[in-house]
Amino acid sequence: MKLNLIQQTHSLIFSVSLLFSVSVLAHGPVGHNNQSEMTSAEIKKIDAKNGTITLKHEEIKSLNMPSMTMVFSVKDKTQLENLNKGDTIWFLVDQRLNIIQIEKKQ
Ligand SMILES: [Cu+2]
Repeated sequence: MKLNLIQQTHSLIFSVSLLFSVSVLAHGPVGHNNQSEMTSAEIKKIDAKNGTITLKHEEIKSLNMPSMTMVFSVKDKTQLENLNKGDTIWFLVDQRLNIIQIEKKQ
């Protein structure tokens, strides 16, 4: 009877920890398409040919990166269409510093 209780407790702890790791995985860096994760920036330079953009960006919380001016690659060059130097934008970047989404501020 006592042993049975210990076994039950163990399997309960196992289930809870399993549940916890699944939820950690679900909130990992993959699929970061959340508006609240977007970072504000000003466009300093656009290189449409090479698919890069120089941004003066605010802190990027998902990457633990402070504000700075730096060059990013864009995942898809068509993202650079209709953008100009001096525009202010919201952008989303993946863990390898590729920009996956850009939205012009109104
Ligand atoms: Cu940076």
